[in-house]
Amino acid sequence: MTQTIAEPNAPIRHDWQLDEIEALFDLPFNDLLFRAQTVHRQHFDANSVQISTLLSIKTGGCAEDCGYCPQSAHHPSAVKAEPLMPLDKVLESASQAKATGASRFCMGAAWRNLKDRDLERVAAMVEGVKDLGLETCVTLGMLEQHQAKRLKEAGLDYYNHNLDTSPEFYGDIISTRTYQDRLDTLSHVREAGIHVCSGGIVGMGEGRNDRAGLLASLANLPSHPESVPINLLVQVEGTPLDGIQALDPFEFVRTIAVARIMMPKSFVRLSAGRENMSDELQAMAFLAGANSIFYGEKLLTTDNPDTDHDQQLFARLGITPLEVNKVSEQHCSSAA
Ligand code: SAM
Ligand code: DTB
Ligand code: SF4
Repeated sequence: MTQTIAEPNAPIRHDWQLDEIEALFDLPFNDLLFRAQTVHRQHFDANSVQISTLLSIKTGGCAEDCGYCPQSAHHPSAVKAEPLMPLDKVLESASQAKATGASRFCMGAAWRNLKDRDLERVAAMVEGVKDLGLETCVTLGMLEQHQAKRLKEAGLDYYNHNLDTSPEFYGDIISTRTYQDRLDTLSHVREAGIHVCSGGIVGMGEGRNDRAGLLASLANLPSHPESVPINLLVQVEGTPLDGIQALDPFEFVRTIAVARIMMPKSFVRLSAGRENMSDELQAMAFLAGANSIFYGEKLLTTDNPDTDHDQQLFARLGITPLEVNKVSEQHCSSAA
């Protein structure tokens, strides 16, 4: 018997319940992908993917104890701490990223929170990158209201701050910052008029209920994040999560599909972890509704696929990178 598996123009919702999210995860794989692809096509060009390039502007020595992160000073093989990168080096990387085809430049710092003493230097980076004609994104840890306002003035388009996992599983992964701290930062970003980029990590030993819980926390925010990165854990030697059982790749694709259905107008990013994914798995993630990637040979400290390889993959799939103004246009009517 044929069921109704696609709900044309389903309303944007902020009242998702865990049981109905788990019911989406439980759908037969083909039904789930069909439904996600149907929703995707209602809001996006199915053959366009937004591309962002990352740069670590302040690497290592982080005071937080995130169990997945090679930059935490708490873990034995922590990445060497380096000072904040000078402006000219940042702008050099941003120009290169633009020349290779990125539409957004995302600068990440291994900080627990942004300090006022660093605010003007970061603001100058945002201004400089914006002047190159790129969209700007930063991820700097916790942010206060006045800092968000200053970054907005400098031309910041997106702030990345992930919820990482469900509220219930969160304490197994991080003890030095609370879930509420993260929610507070997201509201400061939103109130300053900056687009929100927030998602999480899967493959950390969480259950399906936690993946559902993460998506519920994101979709039930007062507005959906405009950008939702779904990271597959990159296992790094010396971090507490190294060696954990890898997630079934189909479960990863299911997570993307459910995110697409729940947050129909958001860009869902096939984020960290592509280095260990086959081309076929990435194609399946695009079919499930992912429409954004990190592009460039490094993420922050770990490897990402070669740009040549990504260009070939896009050509083989008939995917075109989304241009800067097209991303902004999509967002004018976006994520409610
Ligand atoms: N320090 C800031 C913070 O945590 O908010 C910004 C940088 S932090 C590296 C940004 C995000 O990268 C984290 O929230 C986490 O979701 C993701 N991340 C870090 N290490 C990862 C790993 N090994 N695998 C997958 N994602 C990771
Ligand atoms: C996000 O969600 N993923 C990116 C970005 N936001 C900052 C970071 C992934 C980091 C992977 C591990 C590393 O390279 O250090
Ligand atoms: Fe620090 Fe961010 Fe890594 Fe956590 S994820 S240890 S806050 S750099």
